[in-house]
Amino acid sequence: MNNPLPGVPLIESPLFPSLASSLGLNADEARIADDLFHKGFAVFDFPDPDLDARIDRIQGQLGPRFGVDFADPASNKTAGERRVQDAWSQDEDVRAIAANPRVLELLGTLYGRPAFPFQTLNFPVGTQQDAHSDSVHFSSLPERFMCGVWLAMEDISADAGPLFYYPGSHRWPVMTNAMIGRRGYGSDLSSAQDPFAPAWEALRQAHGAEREVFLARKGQALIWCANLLHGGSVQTDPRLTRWSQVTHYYFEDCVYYTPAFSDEITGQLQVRSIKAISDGKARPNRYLGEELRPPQPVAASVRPLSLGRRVKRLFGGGN
Ligand SMILES: O=C(O)CCC(=O)C(=O)O
Ligand SMILES: [Fe+2]
Repeated sequence: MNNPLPGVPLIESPLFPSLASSLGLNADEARIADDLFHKGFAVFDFPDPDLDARIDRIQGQLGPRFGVDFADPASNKTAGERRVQDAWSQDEDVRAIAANPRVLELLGTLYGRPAFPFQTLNFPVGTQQDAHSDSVHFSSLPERFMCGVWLAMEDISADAGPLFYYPGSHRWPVMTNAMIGRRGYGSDLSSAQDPFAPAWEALRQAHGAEREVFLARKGQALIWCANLLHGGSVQTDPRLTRWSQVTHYYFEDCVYYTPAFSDEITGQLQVRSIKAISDGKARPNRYLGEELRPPQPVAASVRPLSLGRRVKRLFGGGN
């Protein structure tokens, strides 16, 4: 394929419509690609013949960690922990869902670079997270080489705090600290999303964007693009569960970093140490195939002049 924009994920590239025919997608994959390109998300049936058995085992394994009586239909399921991060490291079924080979293959084809999972989140109830894009938490350079796959581990009703999103919001600007006039490197935040919330709200209003809710069937999954605005609706019935798993994916040959705590303009990046769940191996930060080295001290002979010496040189400093 002749793609003059290899640093843009294929599925997010303005050239995607002209490149799509060379990807050899079947009808269902072409529909997923079309949805991702236009709406920023796509729903599909999770391709795993053992999924029901995995879900049973995951609920049995993780359930006791939330400190809630799941057997009692009247109990408040939201009273305990609402999530467990990276259960894949102890739970083979969580790992197998994250590393599903057919999902990895599809993502690799759609993005134009091999995909790998790097984080899992398992939720027994709704997250009630405000609208956000995951890009402020984990982004890449070049940007947008990240996506989430959200899997319904039971039928999810409107009262159980379903996932929501704003179709088309993936095309809005990717938020950085520079964009909102804030310094991020070395800053402290209780939530990385907080400083960006007013800008997202303003964009929603400016676009007249309508929230869409995903009332998923058990076994349905949804891919969201890196910049799609999404969140968890309020769980109006605390007796319900909303078992789900999110896996976050990166793609090879990128720098992986946290924009909320970075200032791209000054080159101060909070880079991430990433390990792929699929093979347990580290994925060093790379650019054009080369590993990123920490900045080297500049040799004295080529060190740029300080501002004071430059001023003296321009205007004559007397020495
Ligand atoms: O499941 C949800 O309600 C949202 C989860 C989410 O935003 C995430 O994992 O990135
Ligand atoms: Fe998210």
